[in-house]
Amino acid sequence: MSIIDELKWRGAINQQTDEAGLGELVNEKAVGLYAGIDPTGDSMHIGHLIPFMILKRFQLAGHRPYIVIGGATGSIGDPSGKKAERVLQTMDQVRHNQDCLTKQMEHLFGQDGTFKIVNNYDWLSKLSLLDFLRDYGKLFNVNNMLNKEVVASRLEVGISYTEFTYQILQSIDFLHLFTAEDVQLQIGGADQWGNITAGIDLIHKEQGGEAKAYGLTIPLLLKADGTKFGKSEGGNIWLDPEKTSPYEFYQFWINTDDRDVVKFLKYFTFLDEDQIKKLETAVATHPEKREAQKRLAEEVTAFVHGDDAVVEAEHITKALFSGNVADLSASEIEQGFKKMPSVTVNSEMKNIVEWLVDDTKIESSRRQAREDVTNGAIRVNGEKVTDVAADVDPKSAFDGKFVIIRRGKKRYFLVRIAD
Ligand code: 629
Repeated sequence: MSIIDELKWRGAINQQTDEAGLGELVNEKAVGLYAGIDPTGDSMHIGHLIPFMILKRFQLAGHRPYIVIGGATGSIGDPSGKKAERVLQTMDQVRHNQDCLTKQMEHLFGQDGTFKIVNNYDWLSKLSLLDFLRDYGKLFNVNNMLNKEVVASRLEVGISYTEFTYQILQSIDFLHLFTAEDVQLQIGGADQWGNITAGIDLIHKEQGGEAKAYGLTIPLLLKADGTKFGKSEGGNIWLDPEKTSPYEFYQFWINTDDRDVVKFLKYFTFLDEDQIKKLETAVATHPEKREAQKRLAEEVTAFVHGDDAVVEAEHITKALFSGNVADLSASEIEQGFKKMPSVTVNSEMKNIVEWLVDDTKIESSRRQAREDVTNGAIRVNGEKVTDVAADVDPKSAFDGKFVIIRRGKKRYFLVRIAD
C-alpha cells in the first residue's frame, strides 16, 4: 500500500492540492516533507500530535520528514482558526516555549538523525524589512490574501496588519525548505490549508509554474458525541507528564467511546490494517471487554511516555479497581490520586474515629464514622478496619507520606502527611 493510500485508509486526508502529482512523487523518490508548530505554549497536547505522527508514517515509508518550530512565526501568531486577534507573547516567552517544544519533539521523533527539527527564527529573523517587501511582498496579491478563509472570516471583527502578514511568513518557510532541503510537501491540520496553498503559490512564482510543491491537510478530528476531541473535564490532554500524568493520559484513551475507538486507532497508533480490523471485530462482538480501548491506551502511552509508563498506569488502574492499594509506589499514588479528594494532616497516631472526623474530615460525625467502621466500609491503605478502638498510624506505609482511605466500594481519599 502506498503511503497516500495508507493515509486514505486511516481517514487522514482532508484536502490535497494535486492528488495525482503527489501520488506519483511518493512512488518516485524519498520525498522531503514538513509540518510546523508555533511555540504558543510550553507543551504540545494530543491534538498537535496528528500531523507529526503522519510525518513519522512518511519516515517509516522511507521519506524525509522535517519539523519546523516556529520561533519567528510564534512571535506573530497564526490567525487561522482564531476568532479574535491574539495578544503578543514576549520574546522571552516565545524562546522558553520554543525550547520546551524542541525538547518534546526531539524526545518523540528526533532520535535517529533522519527526522530533522529546524527553527524558522534561523532564517526569518535575518530578513530585513526592505528585503521582505521587495523579494516577497511583491509576489503576494492583497486580493488573494483577503480571500483566504482565515482572513475573510476576520474582516468584520478586524485583523491587524501583523496577523494579516502571517501567511507570507509561513510561505517563505516552505520556499526556504523547498530550495535549501528539497522539501516538496507541507502537511497540517485542515486550518492550515490557506497558509499551505499560499506557500505553493509563492514557490511557483519564484521557481516557475512547473516547480513540484504539494500540500495535504488532515481533517479536524470529531467525536461521535459532538464534543471537542482531546479535552477532559480537566482541560487539555498534554504530552508533558508534569501537566497530564502518564496515568491520566492512559485513562483518557481507555475512556474512548466505542464509536470513536477505531478512528483513534487509525489516527494515533502505528498498528496496521490487519491488527486494527481484529480490534474492530472485538468492539463489535465483545464491547464489554474494551480490548480496543486497552490497546489504544497502551500504544499511545508507550509512544509518548515509554513502556514503563504503561506498566505503571496499568498497575495503578488495577489497584484502584481491586482496592489492593498497599503495593503502590509514592509516584504511582501521586499520579493515581491527582483528581481524588485529598487533605493534609500531621503525622500523629490517633484513634480511627477521631482521625476520620476531626483530622481528615472524611466523615461528618462520630456516629457516622463508628457506623461505617463497624460495617466494614472503611479501608486504611487497602486493609479493612472494623474496630472503632483501632488507631491510625499515618507513618505506617508509603514512606510515611500518605494514607489511602477507601469508603464503600469506590470513594477514595488521599491523606497527605505533613512532616
Ligand atoms: C510555520 C509555522 C510553518 C508551518 C506551520 C507553522 C505553524 C502553523 C500553526 N499550527 C498550529 C499550532 O502551531 O499555527 N501556522 O498550534 C497547529 N499545528 C498542528 C496542526 C494543527 C494546527 O501545530 O497542523 O492543525 C492542529 O491540529 O492548528 O512554516
